[in-house]
Amino acid sequence: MSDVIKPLRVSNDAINDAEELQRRIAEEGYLFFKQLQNPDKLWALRKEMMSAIQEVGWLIAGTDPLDGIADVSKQCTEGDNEYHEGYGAAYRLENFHRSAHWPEVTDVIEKIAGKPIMPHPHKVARVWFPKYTEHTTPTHQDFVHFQGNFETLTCWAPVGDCPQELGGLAVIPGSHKVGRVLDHHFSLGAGSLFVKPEEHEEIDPVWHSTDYEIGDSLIFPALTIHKALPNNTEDRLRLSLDNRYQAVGDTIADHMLEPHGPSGLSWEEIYADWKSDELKYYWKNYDNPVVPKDMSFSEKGFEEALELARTGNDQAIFRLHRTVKNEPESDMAEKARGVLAEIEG
Ligand SMILES: O=C(O)CCC(=O)C(=O)O
Ligand SMILES: [Fe+2]
Repeated sequence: MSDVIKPLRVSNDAINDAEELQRRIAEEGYLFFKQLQNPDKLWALRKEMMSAIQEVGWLIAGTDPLDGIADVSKQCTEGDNEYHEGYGAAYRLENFHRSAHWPEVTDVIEKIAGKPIMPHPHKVARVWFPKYTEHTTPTHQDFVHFQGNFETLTCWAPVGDCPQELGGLAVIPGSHKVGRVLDHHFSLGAGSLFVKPEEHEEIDPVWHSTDYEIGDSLIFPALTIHKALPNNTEDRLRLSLDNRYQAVGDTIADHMLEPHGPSGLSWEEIYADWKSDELKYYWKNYDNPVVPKDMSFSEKGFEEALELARTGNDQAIFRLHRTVKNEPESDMAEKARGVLAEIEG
């Protein structure tokens, strides 16, 4: 496998040609647009989100929030209870939720889907600390996390410029053509699950990414293999959005109607300071079939962590400690305590 990252193909030339967009995404498993989103609106959103994050102390006090200069001693990530504070502060913002409904995004998603679409209520932002690279989002297919149906589209976009060293998203073009959910394994990175593309002959594991500028957006379906690049900067937080869209009438998994868990918030807590009611519980106007979340992917990953911990794997041991600390009452924590007692005596 080559470590060289190749450029993403830019599809702005076809932005008004639904058929060509559909042809390209069917062939390559992604569409990348320069400045699909309005930079001024995104800078304003960055200011709001980063200011909220600064207020909880994750950015150095007195610095310009737009610079995103992290207090590295506050490092934490999804799965840590400490993460609720900064992520929750940004997650409560009305404009953050509204950004997933901006017509510049939904119009192009609708062209790609060829049908009316609904943005998922479960919005996601990533607040990524520097030099925290072993927790980076690993290689995966989104279906294991978001489920519902294979046609669900993710739109990933940085809220700010995101050169490669800040850890933007990378994809393997054509990888969606495997046509199925591949076996995912335990990972310490966000989402806790990773796939090994080199285990599958039909996939040519060539990675494509770019030095993202604000407004740039990457859109891909649920089977495309992708990962985040590590945030190797000295002191900058990476802030990005990954929102999901489905055709109206398609199946949705029940957790996608709930807030993103790492925010630690309920809808009522999120809505507390909103000025408008328009987007509150908007999905109740749609009649999409709802299915329960399939827990088998995460359960399998956790069982692997238990096994690996028994063999002395440091990342798996770290994961078990994280579970015991953050979800002490869960069944997983019960199992984790058992294995930790075996190995640590
Ligand atoms: O931004 C990240 O770290 C992960 C994003 C991702 O996996 C996605 O957008 O589906
Ligand atoms: Fe993903």
